[in-house]
Amino acid sequence: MSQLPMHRIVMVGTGGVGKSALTVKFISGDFVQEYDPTKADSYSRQVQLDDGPCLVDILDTAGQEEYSAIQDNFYRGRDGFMLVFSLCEYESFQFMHELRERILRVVDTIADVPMVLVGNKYDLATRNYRQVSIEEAQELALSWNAMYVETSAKTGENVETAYKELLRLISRRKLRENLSNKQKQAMALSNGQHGAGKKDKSCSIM
Ligand SMILES: Nc1nc2c(ncn2[C@@H]2O[C@H](COP(=O)(O)OP(=O)(O)O)[C@@H](O)[C@H]2O)c(=O)[nH]1
Ligand SMILES: [Mg+2]
Repeated sequence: MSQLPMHRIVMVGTGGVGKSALTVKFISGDFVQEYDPTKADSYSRQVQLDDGPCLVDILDTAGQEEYSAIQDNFYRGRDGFMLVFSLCEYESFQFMHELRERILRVVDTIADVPMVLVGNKYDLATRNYRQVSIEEAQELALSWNAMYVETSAKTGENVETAYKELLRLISRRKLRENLSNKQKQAMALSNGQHGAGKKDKSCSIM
């Protein structure tokens, strides 16, 4: 049996926004009321996408992102980024811009980095605790050319959507990369044959 493609995601955002709660909800379906805020861990699950099954590996970061060396290691080698803020905490939203800049500094390409902006705690937002408007968040996501999703790790609303959207972006990007690599190989091959042909010709002239 062929191996499933593996997509590596990292959860980023300030403490308390629900990174762990979203991860655990997506992995196990459970809502964890209290999760060790200092615990960084990785989880994996098989996911069915439109173009077939894949494995997802989710790295849930925890506060250490303050230290740039650790943060660099968290971001490096990851295929996609879930940037999470709380709809009920404006400061966590303000941090998103800086966080994206940090990610772009670390990843080796700035074009097309798969990212989804997630406004979490939607269940609380609907109960008058909202501090970030949907318009403002959508505007930020649009300026990044990224998608914006409002989730609730508590009710499960849009949790699958947020992860699957990010996985789709990653899968499409890998397809494009594979295609362009194949094109490069084909070009190199045809150039090589061309070169060889010329060489033969020049030999025959001599
Ligand atoms: N009501 C509500 N509480 C949430 C939600 N997501 C997380 N929480 C709570 O917010 C607190 C911090 O969540 P946690 O996942 O530990 O945040 P992290 O520091 O970003 O990993 C915990 O008490 C969670 O139970 C949500 O969508 N709705
Ligand atoms: Mg956590």
